[in-house]
Amino acid sequence: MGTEKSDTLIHDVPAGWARRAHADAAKYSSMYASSVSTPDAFWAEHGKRIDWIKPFTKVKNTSFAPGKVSIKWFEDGTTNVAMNCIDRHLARRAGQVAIIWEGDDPAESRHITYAELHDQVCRFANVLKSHGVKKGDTVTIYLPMIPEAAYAMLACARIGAVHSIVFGGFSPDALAGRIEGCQSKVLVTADEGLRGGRKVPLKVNADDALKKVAGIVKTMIVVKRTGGGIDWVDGRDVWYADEVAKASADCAPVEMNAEDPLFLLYTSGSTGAPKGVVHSTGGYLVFASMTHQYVFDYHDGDIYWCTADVGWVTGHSYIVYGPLANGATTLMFEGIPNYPSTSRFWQVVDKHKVNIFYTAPTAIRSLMGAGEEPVKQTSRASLRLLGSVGEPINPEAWDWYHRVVGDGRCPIVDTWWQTETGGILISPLPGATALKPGSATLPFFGVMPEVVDASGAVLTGACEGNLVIADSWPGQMRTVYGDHERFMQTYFATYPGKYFTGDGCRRDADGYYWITGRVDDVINVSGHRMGTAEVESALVAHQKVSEAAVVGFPHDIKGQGIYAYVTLMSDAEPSGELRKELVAWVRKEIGPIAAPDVIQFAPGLPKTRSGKIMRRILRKIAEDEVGALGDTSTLADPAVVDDLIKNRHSQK
Ligand code: 6R9
Repeated sequence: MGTEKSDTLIHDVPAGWARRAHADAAKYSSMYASSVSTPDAFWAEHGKRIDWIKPFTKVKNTSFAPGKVSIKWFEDGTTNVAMNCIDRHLARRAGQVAIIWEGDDPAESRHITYAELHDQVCRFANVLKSHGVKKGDTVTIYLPMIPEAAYAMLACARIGAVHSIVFGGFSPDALAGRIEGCQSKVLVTADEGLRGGRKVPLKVNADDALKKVAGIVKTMIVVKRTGGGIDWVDGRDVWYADEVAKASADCAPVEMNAEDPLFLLYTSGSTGAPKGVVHSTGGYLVFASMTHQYVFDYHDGDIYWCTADVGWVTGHSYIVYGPLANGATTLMFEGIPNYPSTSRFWQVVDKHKVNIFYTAPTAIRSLMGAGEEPVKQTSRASLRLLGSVGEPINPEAWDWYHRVVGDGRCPIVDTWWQTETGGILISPLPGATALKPGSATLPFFGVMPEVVDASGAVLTGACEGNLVIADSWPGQMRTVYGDHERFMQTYFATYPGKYFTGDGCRRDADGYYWITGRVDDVINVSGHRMGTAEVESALVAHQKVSEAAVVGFPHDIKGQGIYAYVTLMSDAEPSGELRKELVAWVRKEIGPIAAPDVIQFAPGLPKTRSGKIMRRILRKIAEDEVGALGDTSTLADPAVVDDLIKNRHSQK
């Protein structure tokens, strides 16, 4: 992206927008200034946007100090998230639609009012209680995009149980690891999921997972989605519908401390097994709901659609918790963008008169490939705002999204955030922020981004370096489940006293932030975040593999693809068959999203004399940038690199 060109491509705030928006430029500036100069006063005021059972008297009590990281917001307040997302709306909105569910099959959709949501959530909360779930217990949820996923989340929140959602695309092994990690007694799943007309064998996977971690899960609650044939373990498995039918619709929300955990969500890092990111009750909900209101300029009556899966943090904060805390109508979509045709997203927009649409660049890029016609067949007149999340959006995709999908009328909010941040940290506010395609623009209230160099020195003005956040915000993760030391090591040790995001970034002369992508060994494939180490350990678990190194490479649609260098055991022969076998193996070990795009058999990997794999070189080869390998003087055996270059799988 040409720096100068992009920097000057400004889309001014549309005139009609500023009038009605929650913030204009002046209001953003003054609110932002007070949010960072007097955070206690600012958040004392905005903390009141949710209902408290016992109001807080303390606001911010946080420290990023090395070895003593501690994050508490509203710490003496008590509340309940389900009460905030449902009960408090009932007086005004009992008959308003809370969730529009659009099935994989365009003939299937449902409208769930706040009154129905209340009924369903209370019943399922009682079901969980009847199976022994108590405040503080974890419940693992492995569901497709069906309303029961939201019911289960909110039912946990209602009784103070901590949910851990595992994305339905993950394998039995991945599910087993996450169940073991948090010791859930109850697993909520479905017979099968349905995506793009294809069935996803969730119950089969869940059965497999439980064989690997025997004895932990006592009850498997199964939603009947497709009615497909499944095995049944008497005494362990129960049907969701049977249980709910027996349960009372009366269930008082449990009083929770602001700092009690609401959920954990496993996410990939640069090393080791995925971490359980722990989010809080009070601060998280304040932040999720406030960002949802301001970033999407949400107004009463808007129909809002986020296309994420509830298995990812975007689904947690911006399908369920943020929108429902704001009394919104949130659309939940079971299917995929190109089924039955590449017009599907826009048909759904027209069918439900969606005003605010939030998706990922990878979806935009893949739809771009099908041309303008499938978009232009639809009206999209209801759309007012478009959002993007998950990875950098290249200016070309931005332009297509703006010009073709939004007919040039709808501002785009490019929202930068992470599983760890709980909610959006850097984003335009529509009506307040002039847009630059490809830039996430400016920090949200209370967020203090800094750009640092490798030594940690804070850079000023226009600059490029690593992105850190200098102080806490209410939605920040509180710890790694069961491992506070790892939390401190992962996020606060690289630049002591600051939260390290793992992202590189540039700041331009207007103070706009441009996220350049991960600077660690995390890759982002179609917006799904993955540690290269996880894919490597799956590969080396195969009996014919002796060593593996995995890097990302630029991919037109997915953003990044997965390139694996594999060294075989001495008695194994490279072959096309084995390559296929290894791809299938990784799919099975982790899930389809982790399947390598390229496997290159490598007799050796480039290492330093101390035995460290030089990933920088592997990345260059995968990118086909073999003329620019940089310093190779520390290589133990330079001949290895020549072989890798000669046998590379060029992506160009
Ligand atoms: C919400 C979510 C986090 C990583 C993050 C960054 C990338 C997310 C982005 C973006 C550029 C954006 N990322 N949004 N990069 N512009 N608007 O995606 O969470 O799955 O934890 O991924 O995604 O690299 O560090 P998560």
